[in-house]
Amino acid sequence: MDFSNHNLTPDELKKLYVKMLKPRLIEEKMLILLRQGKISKWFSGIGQEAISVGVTLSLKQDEYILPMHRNLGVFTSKEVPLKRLFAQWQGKASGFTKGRDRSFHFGTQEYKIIGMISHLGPQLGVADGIALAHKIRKEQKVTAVFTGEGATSEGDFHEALNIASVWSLPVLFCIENNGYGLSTPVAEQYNCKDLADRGIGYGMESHIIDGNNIIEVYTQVSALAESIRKNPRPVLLEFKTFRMRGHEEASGTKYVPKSLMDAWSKKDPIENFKTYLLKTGVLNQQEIEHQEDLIKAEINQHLEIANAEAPIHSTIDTELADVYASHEPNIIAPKTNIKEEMRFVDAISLGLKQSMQKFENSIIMGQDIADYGGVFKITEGFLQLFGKDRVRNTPICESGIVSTAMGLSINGYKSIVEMQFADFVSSGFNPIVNYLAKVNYRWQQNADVVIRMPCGAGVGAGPFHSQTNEAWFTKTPGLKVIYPAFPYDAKGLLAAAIEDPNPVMFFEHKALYRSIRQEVPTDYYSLPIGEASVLRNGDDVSIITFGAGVHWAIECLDIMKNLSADLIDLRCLQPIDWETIFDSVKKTGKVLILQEDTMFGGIASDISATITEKCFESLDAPIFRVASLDTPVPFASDLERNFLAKKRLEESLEKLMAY
Ligand SMILES: Cc1ncc(C[n+]2csc(CCOP(=O)(O)OP(=O)(O)O)c2C)c(N)n1
Repeated sequence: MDFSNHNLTPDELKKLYVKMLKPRLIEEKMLILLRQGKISKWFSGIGQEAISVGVTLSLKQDEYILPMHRNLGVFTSKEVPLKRLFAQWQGKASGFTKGRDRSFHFGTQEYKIIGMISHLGPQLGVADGIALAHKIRKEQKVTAVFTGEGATSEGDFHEALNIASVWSLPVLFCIENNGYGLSTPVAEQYNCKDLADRGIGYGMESHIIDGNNIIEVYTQVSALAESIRKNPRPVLLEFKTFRMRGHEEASGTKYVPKSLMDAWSKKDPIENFKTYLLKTGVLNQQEIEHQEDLIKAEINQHLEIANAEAPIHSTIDTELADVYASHEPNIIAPKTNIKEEMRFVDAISLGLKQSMQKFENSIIMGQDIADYGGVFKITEGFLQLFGKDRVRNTPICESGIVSTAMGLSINGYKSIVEMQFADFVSSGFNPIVNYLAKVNYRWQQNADVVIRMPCGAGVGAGPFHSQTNEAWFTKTPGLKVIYPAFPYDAKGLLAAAIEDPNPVMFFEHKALYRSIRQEVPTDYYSLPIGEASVLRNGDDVSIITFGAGVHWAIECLDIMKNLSADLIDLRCLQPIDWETIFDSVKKTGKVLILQEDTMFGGIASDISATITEKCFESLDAPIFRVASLDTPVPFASDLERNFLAKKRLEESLEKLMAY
């Protein structure tokens, strides 16, 4: 291994050595604790330290880095106190996640480290968002993100690299190619010689670096980081290295040929560098032992502190309190009484525009939303008004863009993502339910993202452009879900969603866009999230619904003139206004819940179950759920009519009233 190609001072060389030694000695200690049964799981980065350390030291302290599960050297090089790392691994309060997530699954703004989620790929897009924020603010900062070679097979890798290249984002994509993804060797993972070649396909500069040579890692990455700061662009790096231990300690390395292990054990990044430093007189044996003693003493001292800390104690209230970032909404009334009749679509467009005027740190991203104005024309004219930085056409890559929105939030921006159709959210599902939804609970980082969801059937659009998939999200703690039925509510609730620092799924029913009109204040205003509206008051039955269902119910009640009904438009599904529901049920004793979604597992089922638990004594009949057929949404108009819940509404109401 050649370490001679550098002009570093002896002090710099010493520093590189000591910085690599620290994670190695911590790991050796952890392996002992593991054998003693004192820790439960360990992902080893032994043999890969030069990469974590070299990349981290190439960055400035205020530049973000996004490590993986083998990058202990990132944390130690950023000087995260060991006692906090140990407490984190023991699930204790002075760690980073209040005992809610394990190992390296956390981030810390204090140290500008943004840790992984288990799903590996999404953090590559998160790096894009962080870098985008820097780029828009013209801050000349680079963001470095790690991935294993195994995770490069995930779609998220491709999406993130493509976005970064199309938008010239200052990201260093670092692939640690360590030969195996769990037990799968590289030959079964991809079919090319070097992953660095992937860069060509994305129009991206790329380099291969010897990941076991700290001099090569540090000097090359430092030079690249400096060049990226001046000339923002993504660069793909493939670090060649090897995983010297099992995927995690319990799984062993039986499947790795001995010849490979033997060859790579001769390339140990620390041993070889030590030999070089001894040979060149930069360090002597005594100094090396002294450094080892210092680090070992620090490890033991910090372990004692972590061990002495009491196990975490929590309550239901504390756990629930951290699901969302705390937010005291400031409900804003319109400044004047000026109102105009607007269609649903116009109210959303105006609300969005006014929010973007109010929040200069807001960005909207989506397919065809810039010059073209979006397929529903909601962002028409936004490009001229807010400029290219804030109104961003995206490639077709929902997962990558949701992750980018997360990164923007980490680095100080609000984002609004327009799904072209709510159906396509399935391609961005993973980062929504696993990253955005869980991040505040895990390490108190909010996800300031609103995802706009043009949804719903009744427009002859077939199985992939008609779904109302709110139940995919109401199920997931950490998301707020809003589903307005009228222009006034849509405008005020969209403003509230954008004010809210939490992730919000905002459903917009396409069939209402151009069919529903209402007098709406032209000024900016917001409405409280989580309050239903009672549209009609009656004594015989409570009809609980939302979205297009509200309009079906109104039509039905206009026909059934003798029926005296409470009509509740939920407006928000998460949080849900239980008080209004229970008050109504206690008054009427009969309940019909109407949803456009298919029946099984829809929100109507949960509302029904909760009413049964809380208001059983008030009920005079079983709760009726009216929903669409449990089939995909069909295209032909007769089939679609038959599919939709509306078809069975009147008949169900009559049945309920006759009960
Ligand atoms: C989406 C997803 N699929 C599978 C896994 C299980 N898993 C965790 S790490 C891993 C191997 C990753 O290999 P690589 O990206 O090369 O990183 P390495 O562990 O080698 O550092 C697998 C299969 C996961 N965490 N997430």
